[in-house]
Amino acid sequence: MIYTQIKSRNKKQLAVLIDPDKQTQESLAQLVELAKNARTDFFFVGGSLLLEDRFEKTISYIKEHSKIPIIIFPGNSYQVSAKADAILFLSLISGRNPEYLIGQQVIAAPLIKEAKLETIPTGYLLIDGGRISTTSYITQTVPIPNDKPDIAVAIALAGEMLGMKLIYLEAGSGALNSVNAEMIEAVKKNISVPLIVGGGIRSAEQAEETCKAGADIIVVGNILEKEPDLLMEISLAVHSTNKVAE
Ligand code: 1GP
Repeated sequence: MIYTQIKSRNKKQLAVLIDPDKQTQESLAQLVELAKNARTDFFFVGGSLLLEDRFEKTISYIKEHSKIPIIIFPGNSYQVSAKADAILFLSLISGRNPEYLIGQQVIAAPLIKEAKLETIPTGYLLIDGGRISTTSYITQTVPIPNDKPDIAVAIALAGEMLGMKLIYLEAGSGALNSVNAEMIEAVKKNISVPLIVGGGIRSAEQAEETCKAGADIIVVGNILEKEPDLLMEISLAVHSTNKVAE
């Protein structure tokens, strides 16, 4: 069970986000190799748009070439594949758009059941990352201002009380500013489920700060499309925070 793995490790873990639309066959092959060498904990696969039919092929490729668990991070209800190991069943609880709170989930639920996928209910909170993110635009929701940790705490608490098993603080892919330490600390202090943080993390220092502030899983995507070699440094930074804690 992937969720047991997330919870029981009780260690900082690194997820590499793969947006199938943004990868060529060569860049995907390179990233999978790098991820294996860097002892990446999870692959997240998904994207807001997915214009091309690469979703299934990308998951199959990763599955054939690595043992790293594949977790679907869906941009919409059609991003479901039986070949993945689990799916983040996201509800955009920072927004007030019913389509992304429950609408897409209703469409996806029968597909997920059919695929017999492990489903991890996840409260998804969009935080202002310094520019309008694709997620904000597509979902037509307003992100939480990054200087309002209290709002993020209240929403995360409500998510946990509704039964969500993970909380995800998202600054948006390619965000100018990643989620700040104050907000991560405040949310972490108030919830008991694992905390995922992503969006705009593009250096080992930022990854380390994010971990130290309280993130349990760090997600990195965009920067690896441009500088894949950074993965090793980022992974070392994430996993070294475990040694300090041990
Ligand atoms: C976006 O949290 C992820 O959904 C990762 O963001 O692509 O900016 O690393 P980046």
